[in-house]
Amino acid sequence: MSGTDAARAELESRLGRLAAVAELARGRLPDELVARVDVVGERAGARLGHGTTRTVVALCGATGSGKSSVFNALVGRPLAAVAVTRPTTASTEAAVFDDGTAPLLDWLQVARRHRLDPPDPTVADQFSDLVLLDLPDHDSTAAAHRAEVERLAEVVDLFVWIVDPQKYADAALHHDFLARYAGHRGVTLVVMNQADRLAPDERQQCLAHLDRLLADDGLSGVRTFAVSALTGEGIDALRRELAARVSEHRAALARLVADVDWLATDLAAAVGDVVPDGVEERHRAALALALGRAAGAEGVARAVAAAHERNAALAGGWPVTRWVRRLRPDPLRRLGLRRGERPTGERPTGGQAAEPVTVGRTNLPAPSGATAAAVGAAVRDLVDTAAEGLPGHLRRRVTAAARSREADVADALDRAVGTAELPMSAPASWAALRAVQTVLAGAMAVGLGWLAVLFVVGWFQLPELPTPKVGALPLPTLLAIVGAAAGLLIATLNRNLARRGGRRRYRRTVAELSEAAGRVGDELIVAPVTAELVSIAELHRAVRRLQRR
Ligand SMILES: Nc1nc2c(ncn2[C@@H]2O[C@H](COP(=O)(O)OP(=O)(O)OP(=O)(O)O)[C@@H](O)[C@H]2O)c(=O)[nH]1
Ligand SMILES: [Mg+2]
Repeated sequence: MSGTDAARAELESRLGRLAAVAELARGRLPDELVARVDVVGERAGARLGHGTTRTVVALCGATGSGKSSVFNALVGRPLAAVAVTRPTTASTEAAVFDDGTAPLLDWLQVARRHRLDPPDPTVADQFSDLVLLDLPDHDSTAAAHRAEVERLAEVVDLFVWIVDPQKYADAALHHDFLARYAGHRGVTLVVMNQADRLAPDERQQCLAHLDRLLADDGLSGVRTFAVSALTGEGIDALRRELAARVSEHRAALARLVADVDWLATDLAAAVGDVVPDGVEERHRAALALALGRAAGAEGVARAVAAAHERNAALAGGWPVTRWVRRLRPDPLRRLGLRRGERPTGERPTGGQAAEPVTVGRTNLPAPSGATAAAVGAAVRDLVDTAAEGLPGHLRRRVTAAARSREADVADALDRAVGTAELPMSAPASWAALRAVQTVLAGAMAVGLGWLAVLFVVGWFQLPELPTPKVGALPLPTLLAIVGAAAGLLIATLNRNLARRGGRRRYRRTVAELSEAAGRVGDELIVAPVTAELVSIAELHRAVRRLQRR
């Protein structure tokens, strides 16, 4: 493989990397930069399509600097119009020394073409690969001229800037072109025309000053020539330099490489130095907590605890007062949460204990302004840290990712609470307790009933009934006292146990719902943010790969 082939293969591989950057950059980097990525990629592909053997050389510069005069001098024929009226050249003119340049000139959109013989037999071979363009003035009063120069400056292979002793320091030339194309110094020559107007020592000073200005533009090392289109002085040397450049067959590739390098530098600046490395666990946890609060985890947990205490009282409370409990509403039902119920009339499945609660909208109160704000703050903290150090356009992408599914969060939280497995299992001891309380209440009732009978018998002075005694106490009294006292004692113990069980269930509910809310946060907020951060990190890597030659 020749050096040129290798350089071309390398450029093509970089253009592949550029396409990868374009995909990742879309929507992430500023639109105009992404547009440039597309344009450079397409243009490079098109230029390579025309082969890189030929070199398109543009003579550019201010009006009256002598572009057309130098063009004529180089080709050895008075082709281009030269005049004292300014500006003279209105459309680009091409000189070619070989057939087969038409497709390239078509692509360059240069209509005025001259097919010539080489001006000098010593450069005949090289000039066959030369396409020489005489451009309008870049600083023109005519907008069309300026636009034409801007357009061609993007596509030519080698820049030859023609300056003259009066205007070579012109700010517009240096600022608008030379400095802007500093990355293209490898494909730039600068020609001081009208050297005949300068004395030999002035010429040296002028060239030295020009060199300093070029160095300020970032173009140090660019070759400069002093010529006179009028006298022909220096024209041979310039012609030989062009012939040498053309014969290297490097300029077309070098220009495209410079375009990619320039773009890669701008892309690197746009992506910045910080490579994001994901969402931190502490922010994920803080978000889960805030979402848990917003989902009403504490309210539900309170209801779970209250429901447990209510159910415990219904099972092991004192039967005499238990019925009062039944009159109070079930705290879970009030929130629209009740084990095993389906709003759509579906049959509940599975066992009764710890079965998922109602699927569908709960009656949970909407989160307060403060809880909603806390979620917002948690999301902001998460994004701020994850996107720290990223440039504004990439930070905005991360924020947008965090918000991308914002509208689904409230419903998802409601569903998460509605389907969470709440600790509502009834302890096995409750059935036994209920039986014991029934027996004790029965004993008390029997004792009281018996005592009532004895009382009536006594009241009516009827013959005394035999009453068995246990120790000093009559049996009915003992039954009434023991039944009532044991029932009340068990009810008290039961209430204390139920409170502890309620507290335990409160904690388990908060944990369970926070975890469920955390899963909602993971899916709707953390996952999109992480995906965006991964893409940004990929963009970083793609730009770094593009920067490498
Ligand atoms: N003394 C002197 N005059 C020159 C030289 N080259 C060009 N001129 C004169 O400068 C004027 C402008 O020359 P052009 O070649 O038309 O300049 P241009 O850069 O093509 O100008 P535009 O087409 O308007 O952009 C003409 O009057 C030329 O005769 C030179 O080397 N020495
Ligand atoms: Mg001209």
